[in-house]
Amino acid sequence: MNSMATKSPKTPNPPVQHPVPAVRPDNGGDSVVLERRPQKTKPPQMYQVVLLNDDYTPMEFVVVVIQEFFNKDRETATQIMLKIHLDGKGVCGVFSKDVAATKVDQVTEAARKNGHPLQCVSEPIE
Ligand code: TYC
Repeated sequence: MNSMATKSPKTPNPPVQHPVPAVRPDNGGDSVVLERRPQKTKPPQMYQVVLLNDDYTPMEFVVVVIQEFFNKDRETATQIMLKIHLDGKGVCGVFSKDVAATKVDQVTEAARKNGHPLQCVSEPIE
């Protein structure tokens, strides 16, 4: 027997929500009304990318990283950097899982290249 033909995929696609034709009792059966079904698919899990404070990475480097990788203007980047410096950590942006992982890799590579111990992590939100 061909097992490939009968095997179901590991993660089946969610059922497609087609509008359902419904015949209303009061319309004489002459017209078709499309009723909307409630959307059942959940929005994707999002991730916040967080920078951690340390005693060695220069403030200016952190500001430039936040500007370059998180598209913040200089003033916003400075505020985020100071928040991290004072609180120990700070959110630089919220992204899909893949984009968040890429941001973490890019920031970490830039930090190591420049000899800084800056730590960048991503965390699921909500
Ligand atoms: N604490 C660092 C200093 O005083 C600055 C710094 C800010 C480092 C934010 C890392 O994520 C960081 N030079």
